Amino acid sequence: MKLIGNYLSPYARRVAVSLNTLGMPFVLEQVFVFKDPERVRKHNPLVRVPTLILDDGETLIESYAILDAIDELAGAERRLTPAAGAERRRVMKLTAIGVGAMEKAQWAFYEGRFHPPEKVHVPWVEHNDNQVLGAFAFLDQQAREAGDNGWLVGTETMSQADIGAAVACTFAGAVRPGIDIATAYPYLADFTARCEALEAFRRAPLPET
Ligand SMILES: N[C@@H](CCC(=O)N[C@@H](CS)C(=O)NCC(=O)O)C(=O)O
Repeated sequence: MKLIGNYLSPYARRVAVSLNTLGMPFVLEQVFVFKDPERVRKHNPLVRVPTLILDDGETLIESYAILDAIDELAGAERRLTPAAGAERRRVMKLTAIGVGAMEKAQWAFYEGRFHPPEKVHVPWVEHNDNQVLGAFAFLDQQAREAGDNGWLVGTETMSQADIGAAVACTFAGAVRPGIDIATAYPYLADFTARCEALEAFRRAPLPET
């Protein structure tokens, strides 16, 4: 498999961590969309990462859809989002909160990155940052309840909810440094540190920027 993207993208990173967790080999073709859009466009008309090319050449886009396909390949016993029932709903809800935090941190970051200073709309940045804070407050409470060794929705093994929360926390720490995660959300910060120490995360490190 070939993963097109880079690990500053939390969406690409959650795919990479999931593949690593499931022991599915892949090669990263490191591409930064805004530096090299044509390398992405030939695989994805939206010109977005992540894009995953399967061994038979089929191309998948959109992290939720990619992870759904990976779960199907992994099989019922190993999938990172349960196939059905209350546990699936809990994992999906927490994953949505983690991924929503990624999106909101990304939007706040993009506002400053892609607008000249006089066109940055500060209330919009604050609106997005506040949504990140709301998500992190919720995840912090979940991490507190999970304890030192547990997982966020009480699954026996790490789920997509855990990967999403930890990847979102690390991403926000990189692109929204004004948010003091360690002080404001200590349980989430500890939980993220525990996840980041795992081999599956360490093999998908954030690039130097
Ligand atoms: N919902 C998408 C979001 C993907 C996304 O926004 N990727 C960013 C990189 S972090 C990107 O490609 N941005 C370029 C653009 O949308 O113009 C997913 O989960 O895959």
